[in-house]
Amino acid sequence: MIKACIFDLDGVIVDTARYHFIAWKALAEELGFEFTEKDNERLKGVSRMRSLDILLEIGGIEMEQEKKEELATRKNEHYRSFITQMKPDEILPGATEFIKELKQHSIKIALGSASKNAMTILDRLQLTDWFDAIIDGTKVSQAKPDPEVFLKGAEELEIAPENCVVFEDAEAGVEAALAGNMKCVGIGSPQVLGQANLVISGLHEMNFEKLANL
Ligand code: B16
Ligand code: MG
Repeated sequence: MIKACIFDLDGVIVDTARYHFIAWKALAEELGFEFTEKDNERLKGVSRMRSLDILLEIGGIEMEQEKKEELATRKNEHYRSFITQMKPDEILPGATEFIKELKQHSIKIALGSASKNAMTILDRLQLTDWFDAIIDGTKVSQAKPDPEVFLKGAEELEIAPENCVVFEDAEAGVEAALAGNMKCVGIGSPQVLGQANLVISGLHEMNFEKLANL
């Protein structure tokens, strides 16, 4: 029986991948190499420092930790210049409606995101108050596919993992949900997220009835 839903943020509730892309691309250009949209796919759901490592690997560049931290901070400042201007109309189709439907059925709601900017984004989208628990990149030590972020969400909601469903757009996130003994709805392509219990193209395709049938 499903008692709680745990949502990933980027790629599920909002599409911030394009802002990440612009900021990482600018950094790559500064370092003298090209960074494509296809490369950007590899960064979805991945932490900021791991994303930088992947970017540097693409550019064939090695550097010291201190310099890496400086670059990651600079990228984040550029990224924040976009997200601090976000508006509620950037919420992906169906997300608000589905969250409201869950609330009507007394289903608890948590956020489980790798992003350290999650609070800023939720505030800008005016979604913060809908969440009973918010676990973001500032509260976890292990990145997805480790289930820590989702298990912490379930714990804060005081709901057993087997009564939780995770909504995720990244393969590592689907793995994390299943490793945490939770059900998972993948948002995106069945080729990539095939391990999930159900794959849909967006929350506009989701409703309470489908949740009950997972
Ligand atoms: P930040 P999610 C993830 O969010 C993004 O998908 C990923 O591209 C990003 O690198 C990561 O957050 C860290 O974000 O730099 O804001 O801390 O999909 O787990 O909600
Ligand atoms: Mg995501």
